[in-house]
Amino acid sequence: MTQQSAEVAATPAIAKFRKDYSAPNFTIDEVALTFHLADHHTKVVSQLKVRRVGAHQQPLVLQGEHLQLESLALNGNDLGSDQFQLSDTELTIATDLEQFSLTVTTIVNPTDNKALEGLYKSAGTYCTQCEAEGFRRITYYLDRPDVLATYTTTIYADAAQYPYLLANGNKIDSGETEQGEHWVTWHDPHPKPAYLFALVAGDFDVLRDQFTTRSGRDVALEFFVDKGNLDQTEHAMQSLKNAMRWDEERFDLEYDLDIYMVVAVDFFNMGAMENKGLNVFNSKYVLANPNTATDQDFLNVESVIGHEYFHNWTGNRITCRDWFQLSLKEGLTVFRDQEFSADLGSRAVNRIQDVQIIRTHQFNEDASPMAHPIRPDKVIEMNNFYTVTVYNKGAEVIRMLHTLLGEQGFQRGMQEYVRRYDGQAVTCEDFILAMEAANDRDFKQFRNWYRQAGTPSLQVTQSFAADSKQLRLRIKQSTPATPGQPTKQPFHMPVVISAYNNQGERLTLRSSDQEYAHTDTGGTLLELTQAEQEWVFEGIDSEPTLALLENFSAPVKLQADYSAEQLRLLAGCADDAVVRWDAVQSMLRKLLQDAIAAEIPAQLSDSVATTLRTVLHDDVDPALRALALACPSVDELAELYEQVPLEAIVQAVDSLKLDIALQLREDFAAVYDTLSDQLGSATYELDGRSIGLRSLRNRCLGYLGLARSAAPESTDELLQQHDAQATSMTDHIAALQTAVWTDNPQASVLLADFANQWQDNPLVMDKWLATQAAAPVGNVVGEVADLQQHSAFTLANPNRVYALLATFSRNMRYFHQADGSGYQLIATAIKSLNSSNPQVASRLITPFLQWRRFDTKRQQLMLTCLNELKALPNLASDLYEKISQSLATDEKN
Ligand code: B3K
Ligand code: ZN
Repeated sequence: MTQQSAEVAATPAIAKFRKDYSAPNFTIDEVALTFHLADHHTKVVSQLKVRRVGAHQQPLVLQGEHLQLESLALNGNDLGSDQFQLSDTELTIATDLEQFSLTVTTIVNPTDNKALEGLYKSAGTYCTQCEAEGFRRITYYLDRPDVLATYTTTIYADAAQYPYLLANGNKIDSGETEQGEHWVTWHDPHPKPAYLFALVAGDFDVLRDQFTTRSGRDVALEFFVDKGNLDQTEHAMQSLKNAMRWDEERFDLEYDLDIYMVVAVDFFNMGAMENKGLNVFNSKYVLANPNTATDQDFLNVESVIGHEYFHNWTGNRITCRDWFQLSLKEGLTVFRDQEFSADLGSRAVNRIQDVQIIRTHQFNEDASPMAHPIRPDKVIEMNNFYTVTVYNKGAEVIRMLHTLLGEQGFQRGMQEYVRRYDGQAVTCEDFILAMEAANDRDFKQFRNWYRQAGTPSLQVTQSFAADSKQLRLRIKQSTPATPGQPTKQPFHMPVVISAYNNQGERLTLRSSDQEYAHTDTGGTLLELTQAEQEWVFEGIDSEPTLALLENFSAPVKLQADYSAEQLRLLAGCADDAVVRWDAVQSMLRKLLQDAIAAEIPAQLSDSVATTLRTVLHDDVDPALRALALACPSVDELAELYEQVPLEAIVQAVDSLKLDIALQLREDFAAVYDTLSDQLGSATYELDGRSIGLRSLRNRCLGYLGLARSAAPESTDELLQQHDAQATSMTDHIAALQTAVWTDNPQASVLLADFANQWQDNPLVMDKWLATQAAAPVGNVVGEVADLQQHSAFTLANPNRVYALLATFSRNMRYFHQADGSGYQLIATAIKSLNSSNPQVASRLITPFLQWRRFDTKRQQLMLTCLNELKALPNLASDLYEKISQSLATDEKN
């Protein structure tokens, strides 16, 4: 029998193209897997029912990587090594049979699997991660999402060490062996692609509950967490029940198995994974109680629990035909989880946070050499495409359809989508076809959102004629070139607007030749389709102020010349909370951009100071006030420039923040006290009102900390008290961040106390690491380098890497430190991760890709790092793809 070493070279970097899709020659209808779990030598027996669906005579080609093939049998007969071919990535069997059974026995090494893909063992638990192409690290298989099979999984393991043996579906049998092992068999009746397979074995505490679906099916709900963590699991359970109910009520979708399990593991590359009936979660998105988790953590748990649950329909029941279609399930499921959070909490706060992600991270990706459409055309390493573009811009594209169709029309489309495609592997095109058919609409041009990368820019001009009472609105759209796409076609997008008179009253917008639809919040829906388009509105008495792009109705950059007066009016009067927030932020951005252009410190003008005061003392949701009062960040500003004037941006942001803090100090102090009274000393509550009060109070605290020079003693006392009286992690971490980020003399004591108290809780220590890595002051490069040696840090755990190193790599002022030491620090970590965990390495390299946007000196320093990394022996395909894309001299490759 041919044997292969478990240590094989990195996967060869071969690009795949969307246009080359071809249906499989064979499919697999049934899979029976048996695992004999052992640390270094796990045996996997896979029995497949294979059926030819393509041309005769074609050989069967199965994918497999990092595997040791032990035996192979076809219809029960062992195959000799002359009856198949084996390479590092494929097993080829020549056959003319139409239907046959195949038994594949492989050996894998879960303990040495540090890539956390396939079957791995970490912290004493066996678990799997198969999306996108991890199943091929377990056994040879048709590892592609359009091959759907039913799975029966039997797991053997030591009974004492691994009391829980879990897989997808329902438990159908179990027993014990004479050697002290036990075994369990699971069966999942729903055909699924291999990427949704999961197995977990370990010892846990279990939180059990149940949910009765609308049609009366009782579903057992089980959360498996590390021993001792049950007191941090209630919130996730409640979130799951909320998600199940919400999906029935809003989308008419019910759960379809008798059991839903969630396992929380400490070593996980991303947030969570929607394996059918057996979600595997990064413990960061399960565990939460007020002592250990911030308000934002609680909301993140709710959102990720919802997201993975919603995948049961959008992803699992209806899956992707190929990985280029990833946004079919991810964009749609992010849209669904955003709506879930918005329905349960504050719609406005959630929407503003969505917008911030698009404006900073997604616009950044669009401006990078890795820019891609939400449905990419070319992929080398699929793991590189779980991006903010595929996910969040994908969700914006779905949201635009929702805006164009309205809730009812959109839901009609969803029902048609499910009716047509349940149980199938389909494409983004199929989704649009369902939306069109259910609504009798033509979305031909809308499809450009799936084809074209880059951030469109809208240039808006208006002119008013008092005599004819006509308002002309002109919108010009253009999208910059991105790699491989030098020119762009215009997009079809909803532009939702409202007009206000000088008293702040909303006017009705009418045209003589067309009727406009209105959104739920009363905005007028314009459909932009041309490169340049004009609308004429009639019967307007005086020149109005236009709120444009209400609720951020399209993921674009908006260029409109607002006067200070108009921004003030919108900030105070607009009906849409996103517009009000953005008006305040625009005022601050304008101050910053003027200062950046002149390379001088920014100052708060009297008029903007007045607006900020009004916002601060307003009686709207305090969470919204906190968002409006945030000074735009260095990275958000960087996205406004093709060539990033880093020093000028940093100077402007620092000076403006300080000026806000000093000028409004008394206001912040007064509001801080009022909020403290409102919060009282009562125990922690997780309702929207309390979350909002805390977020505004912590915004005040941040500014008060910054204004220390005006009142050193009382500031220090305030910080000390805030920490001492804190009843939640939200308030503790706010005190710590304020102290560290304002270079308060108490910072080192607070840091030491915090570490002392939380040293045994790695998720809490991640906050401690991240607080230091994100600091805008201090010798941050040196501190982060030291923290890499701290016992709270290890390169082996992705959460630690993200908390310390990914946070640092986004801290633009220090990552880009002029001497290049920030680059060196991250490049060194990437080198080591390239061989242990390439997915994590690949996430860290992102800020290097944009080297062209910085000054020549920094370009040289970043290029040195990129070239060093490129020369690594065994460079993983993940890094290879990004580095080669970023170094390509022809930007249009
Ligand atoms: N579908 C997974 C992500 C898998 C990432 C693989 N590298 C989580 C999610 O989007 O729900
Ligand atoms: Zn997802």
